[in-house]
Amino acid sequence: NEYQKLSGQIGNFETFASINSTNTELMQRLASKQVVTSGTVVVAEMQNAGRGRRGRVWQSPFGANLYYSYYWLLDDGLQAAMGVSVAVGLAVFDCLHTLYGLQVSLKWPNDILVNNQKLAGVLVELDGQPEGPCHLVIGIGLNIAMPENASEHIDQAWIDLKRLGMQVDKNVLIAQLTYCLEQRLAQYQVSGLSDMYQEWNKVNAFAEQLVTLNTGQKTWQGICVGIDQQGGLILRQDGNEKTYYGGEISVRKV
Ligand code: BT5
Repeated sequence: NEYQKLSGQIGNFETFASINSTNTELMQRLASKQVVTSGTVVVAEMQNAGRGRRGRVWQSPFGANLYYSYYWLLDDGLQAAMGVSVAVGLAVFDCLHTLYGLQVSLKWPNDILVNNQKLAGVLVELDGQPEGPCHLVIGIGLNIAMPENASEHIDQAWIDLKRLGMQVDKNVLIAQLTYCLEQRLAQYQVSGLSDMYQEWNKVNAFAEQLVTLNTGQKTWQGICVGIDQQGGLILRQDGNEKTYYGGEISVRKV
């Protein structure tokens, strides 16, 4: 048992030249009840079926980017997993700041932006019951050097590290990202977002801007105030603050 814990901390890296999706790979192992050690990392040079949220496609050309998934076993159940996207966003922030001195901003719930261009996206998927242990697959797609024609397939502004002038060593990037992720997840396990939400609010891409929020059924407009301790989005509407929860909500600048 002690060894099991230790190997989770050391981590377990698996690399693939090509894969359907690093998230799907781990989710399938969990669905088929295979033993997966907490801290397992799957990275690939390309994905044939890279996924965003709500069935959206994550463009995943060969060799150009980082396609990364981290498996984390959380004891406290699904409730505690609600704000994980926020913690992961901060981990990506930490990593890029440490390695490249880059100051990214974060768009709720899961985008990493530079000058409103998407540099990275986060997809957190859950497998578990409301009670009991929760299996989390944390997927991070980070653009390093996209091909010239990438815009033909991406319907929003994007950027990559090379175009931002960074020299990237993928080994170092993967190691640093894993380190930052484990730091933030450990913090999350101890104190949830109670310290992190204020940090997040300092790098909120849409702070004090008018945004549209789309819950699937309904759209709302309001001034983006920030997030609360549960990771919900606070909008100011007609002078009143209202908080919105749920991972399937998208935000756009008006
Ligand atoms: C996300 O979804 O931003 C989550 C992306 C997570 C990708 C990682 S890669 C490793 C792991 N394995 C997977 O299969 N997925 C995870 P969402 O918020 O739904 O954003 C999707 C939208 O981002 C698309 O509709 C496009 O507008 C845009 N997009 C697609 N590919 C992009 C890219 N490479 N760079 C920037 N934007 C992109």
